[in-house]
Amino acid sequence: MEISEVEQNIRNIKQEKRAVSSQGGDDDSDEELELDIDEFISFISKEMMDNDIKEELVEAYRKFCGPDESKGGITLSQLQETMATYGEKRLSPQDFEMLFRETDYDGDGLINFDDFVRMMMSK
Ligand SMILES: [Ca+2]
Repeated sequence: MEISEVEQNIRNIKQEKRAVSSQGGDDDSDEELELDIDEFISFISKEMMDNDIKEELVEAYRKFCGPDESKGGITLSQLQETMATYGEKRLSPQDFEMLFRETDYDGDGLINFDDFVRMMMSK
């Protein structure tokens, strides 16, 4: 992670905190990047959660990709194959094509990691 990213995250936390306790009495008007212990803990736990989710997504994506990972994404046939392996038998080839087109957000014929994340997050 870049330093500027960390700074941005800290700023976000401070803003969130300010929004929560915006009675005006809590004069936390300093724009310095100082964290008290509560802010620090909330920052760390957020980071850890994000990383866990990221790792899970990468792992799931790899499973779906199989040998297609080198192609830069999941092809339609690979998606069908993987879903069948996981016991998905209700979807017709047409359904798969529709699902694939919906998921292939940038329309390059592959479900890239970004497309995949979008699909998982929309559920
Ligand atoms: Ca794509």
